[in-house]
Amino acid sequence: MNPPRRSLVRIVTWSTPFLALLAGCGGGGGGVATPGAVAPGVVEAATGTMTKGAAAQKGGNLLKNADFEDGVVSPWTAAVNPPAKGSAAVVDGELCFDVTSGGKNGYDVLVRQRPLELRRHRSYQLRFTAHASAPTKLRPRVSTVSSPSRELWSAVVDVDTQKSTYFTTLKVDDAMEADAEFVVHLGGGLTGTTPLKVCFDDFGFDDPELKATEGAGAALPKVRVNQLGYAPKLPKLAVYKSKDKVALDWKLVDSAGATVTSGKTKPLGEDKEAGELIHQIDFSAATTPAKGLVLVVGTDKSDPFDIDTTLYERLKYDSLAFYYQQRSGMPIEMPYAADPKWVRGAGHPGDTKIACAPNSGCSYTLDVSGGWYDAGDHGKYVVNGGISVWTLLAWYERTKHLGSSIADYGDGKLNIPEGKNQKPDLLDEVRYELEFLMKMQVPEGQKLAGMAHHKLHQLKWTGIPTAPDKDNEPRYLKPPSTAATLNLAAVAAQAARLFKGVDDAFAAKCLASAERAYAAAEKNPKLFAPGDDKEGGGPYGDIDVTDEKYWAAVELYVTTGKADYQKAMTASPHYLKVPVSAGGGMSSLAWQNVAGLGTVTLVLAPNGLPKADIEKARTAVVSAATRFQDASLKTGYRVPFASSGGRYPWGSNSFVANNGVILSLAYDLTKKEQFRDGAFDALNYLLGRNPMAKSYVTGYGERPLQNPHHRFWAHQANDQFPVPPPGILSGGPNSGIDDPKAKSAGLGGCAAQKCYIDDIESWSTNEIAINWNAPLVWLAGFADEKSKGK
Ligand code: 9MR
Repeated sequence: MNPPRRSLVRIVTWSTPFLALLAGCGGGGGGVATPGAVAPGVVEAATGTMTKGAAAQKGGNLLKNADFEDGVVSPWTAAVNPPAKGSAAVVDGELCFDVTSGGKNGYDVLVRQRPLELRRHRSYQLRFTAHASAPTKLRPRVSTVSSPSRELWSAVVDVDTQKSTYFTTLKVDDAMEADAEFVVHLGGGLTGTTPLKVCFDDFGFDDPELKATEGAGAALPKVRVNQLGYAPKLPKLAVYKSKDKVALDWKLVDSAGATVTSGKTKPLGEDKEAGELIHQIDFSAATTPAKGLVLVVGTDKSDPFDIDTTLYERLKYDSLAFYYQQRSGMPIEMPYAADPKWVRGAGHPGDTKIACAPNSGCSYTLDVSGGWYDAGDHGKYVVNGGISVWTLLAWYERTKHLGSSIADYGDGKLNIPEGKNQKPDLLDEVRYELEFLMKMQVPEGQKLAGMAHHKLHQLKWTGIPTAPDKDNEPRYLKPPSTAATLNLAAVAAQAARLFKGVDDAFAAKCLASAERAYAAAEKNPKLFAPGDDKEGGGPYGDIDVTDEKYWAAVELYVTTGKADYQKAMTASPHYLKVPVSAGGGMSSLAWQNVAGLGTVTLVLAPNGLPKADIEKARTAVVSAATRFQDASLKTGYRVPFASSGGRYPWGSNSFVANNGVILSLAYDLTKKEQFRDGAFDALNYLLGRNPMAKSYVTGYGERPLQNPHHRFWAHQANDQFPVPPPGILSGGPNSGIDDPKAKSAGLGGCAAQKCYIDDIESWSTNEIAINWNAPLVWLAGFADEKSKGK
């Protein structure tokens, strides 16, 4: 959504004899032009040199998969291009070329990695090891990627049969970050006597200002755990990435270095979704609470983690605090902001008077202030507000009827301005969105009275960063839709029963709005929001509203007991069903398909249906959970989700989280431990037991989400803006590679669980959203109850 950064960079090497030449090359960029084809036998000139000797990694390595542990996979390219002849493959952990003819140009045989994000005024160490079957030359080179490519630095290196390390220091001496690449040419006039074998290993493009655990190429721990930890009495599984085919010894070590317990790994072979060969480590035998535990296999270690009953105590509140931080129309202030860096002015004060979008069929203005911003953008969308409100209220309703921790959500429990109003804080937070959703309803006297506008946002995307109180782009109401109207009907009806006895006047207001919306949707059953309205806001298009109708009828029936709603509900094809495919993937709960929300409500909320019908709804929840559990057992990482043909959808982490919700509910209904453990497995994956060794939640674990796509928590883009608060879930891996950042980061061809980059610009893999955090609230609350054995 942001214009790509312009690249302008110049590199000098401290040892280069061509320093003067480079410095003299004006034109803003420096460096020498890319040479064209050269005659066979000619070795192109170089601008620098490399030293042969010992060189250890300095700081963080920018090159990914620098030891070819994962093979020659993206972002590496190893190519032998005609007229050169030969092949390249990873042999005994090294990248080896078998060259039978070197071809014409140096670049006819090459190994390359792009992109390299170079930072201004930094010195990097470039290093690699190489050896060959006979003397030959290599030409390492750094150049820009975008056309026309400019060479920034190069050297010519002689290698022979001795395996040696070559290194140099490169300084980026001006300008900005660049879309650079690193390549080694070994064809054409560089190639020695053929047939020739040339092998490489341990490439480094080291940034000394980064820690060894940072940098695109930071080696991930091969032992992957839930970085938060495990509950003392519950199962404990870790995953070890290894090509070994035999069981290996592992041990669990405490912070004093003593072995707590040990055992043998279970080799499982390839996990296709992860794109790697793995072993599992079951260390459930460790049941004593401890901090700073590490799992060790040979020389490999996990990140440190704890065994404790209290691991989710804070996350259950932090995940909810996200909604306060996302509030529009009121200042975000201390003490509720938790830290002064998150304080900001009231966002979009102009939302009190928003006009219909040009040519959208209405001409009034509405006060649609308040509510939560959807995600990293500043749009407010009724359908996504709908599923978010439902999930939070359904968690509340579940906890009221089936849980043991309802008091934890009472008055004064959340750090919000309404903390002392004698009403449960979770309800207070959700009310902030409900009030907004009701404002989206078309007033009486207008043509579409009672319908809800689909969304409001600006006509073009704002840049990053943009603080919501500093955004002056005009915003507009998009036309009403049947889907939005039925969302409003459903959640306002749900709220009406939960606010009854808490705030009867508000409950009555909600119910009146819900019934008015439902009636309006009956009159306008086919007003669909277009799926291509994506400039300045998300489309949230949907052309099947039979599920929304069912869900709304369920909520209205449960709250009122009225026969009309019961009739509509029982006549629906969705009656008592819980889908296992929704929103473009394996799921029961998605903004596009809300039938499951209706059936879950029938299970959670006391209602007048015959026992046999309720039993069917419960069975549907349990069989959906069983499907997710089966899927989980088929994956090495135990993820209660399956890809579609090897692809993960947009927001895949929310699918994992929502499937965890269904599993937790199946446990509540049956008390079968396999379902409880399946719900924990969703959290285990989200909090670090995954092939990215990433905790996808801000502020939690050794390697947490740091750079979500967000217009205010935009520290990565501009250090005047804050880092994100804790407790927020990234959308996570998305095989669509839908944004330029994910594309340029070389994610193409990624294994499903690796289609991810923790970068603010990657809106398709790293956004955060109100509908994605809601199942995290549920799961964290459930895990807190069950970790404590409640
Ligand atoms: O969650 C939405 C996902 O299902 C869609 O595929 C995607 C593209 O339309 O949009 C996602 O929602 C985004 C919305 O359109 C705008 N605000 C940010 C949301 C999260 O990325």
